[in-house]
Amino acid sequence: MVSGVSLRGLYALLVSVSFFSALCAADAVSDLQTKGRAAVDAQLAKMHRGDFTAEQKKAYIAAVLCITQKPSKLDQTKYPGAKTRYDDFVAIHIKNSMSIHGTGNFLSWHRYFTFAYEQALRTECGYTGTQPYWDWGRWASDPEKSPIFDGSDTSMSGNGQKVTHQSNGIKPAGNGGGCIEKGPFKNMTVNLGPMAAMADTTPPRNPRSDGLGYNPRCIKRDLSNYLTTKYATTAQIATLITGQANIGSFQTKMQAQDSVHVAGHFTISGDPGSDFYVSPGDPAFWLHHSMIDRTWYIWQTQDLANRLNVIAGGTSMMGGGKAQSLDDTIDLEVLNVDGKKWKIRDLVSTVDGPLCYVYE
Ligand SMILES: [Cu+2]
Repeated sequence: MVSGVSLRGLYALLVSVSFFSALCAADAVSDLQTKGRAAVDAQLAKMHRGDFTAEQKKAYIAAVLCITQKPSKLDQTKYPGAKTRYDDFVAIHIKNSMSIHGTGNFLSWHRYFTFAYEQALRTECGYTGTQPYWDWGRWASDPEKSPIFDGSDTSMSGNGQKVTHQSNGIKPAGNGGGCIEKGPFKNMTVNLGPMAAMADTTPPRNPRSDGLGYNPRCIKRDLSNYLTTKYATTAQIATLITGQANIGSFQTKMQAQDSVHVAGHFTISGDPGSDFYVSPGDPAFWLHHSMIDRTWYIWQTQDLANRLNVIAGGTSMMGGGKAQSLDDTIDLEVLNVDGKKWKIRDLVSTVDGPLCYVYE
């Protein structure tokens, strides 16, 4: 009874305090705060990863082409096949492949990796936009007709040339299989790998067993809607997000054969798209992994308080090894943003630590 009275008293006090602050809110300083807020919002809006106009697409494509023309920053004795700055990203992915897939750092590693790429486009190629994503569900019925893969000069180039080829075992052979012939990336070369070429591609062998030797060749793709209609519709993405209550089941389900991660990679297919190690060598990789990141971000925001500082899984794709920890470090070496490596706990939020972006 007594505590009830005092609680009510406290409540009354709080009401009067907030009334007082409301009265004070209309002072000159607060007015300036309100006036300045629009500029902050506008700046924040620049970091939204969302729909692009034709001009924005062209700016993004120009930045990607630019980074394929900049020299590598890797030690050329260890990475002789890494000729360009773009290749640096492919090489670091190849090197880490066995400890960043099917592991507890899968999501955070690829989040930082994609952010580092976006930052390289900005700081090294003057890009002022953001990293676009490929919304698998929106174009599930016909990825080849999507603005991402339609082969136009605002696309990421289209399907490969139609050639007779085998199934890769994940999906039936699609409408392509050969080198991409249209769009902005028709002359881009893959310099590294292969490491795990599938049956539908026949790239020449790399001169080195670690795939890091110089092996220039065209980008091949074999687009089809087989996997997107089966495993990556909007309804299925929503079910992935709402159907998994903890990070362990969410990351496991997402990487399963019948879900979005595999579906995206093997919708692109070809060389290096279907090569588990070398897949970032296809510039569409970044749009796919930005969507992986968006899916994780949306999952997190459904219960932010309980879904940020959580971790599950191991540290090696082959199983065994120690459990992953939020204190484990992610070090992208020559790709690190501002030259810094980060703990996983610094990379779980898109608006904390080195990261600063939201999806729309
Ligand atoms: Cu990967």
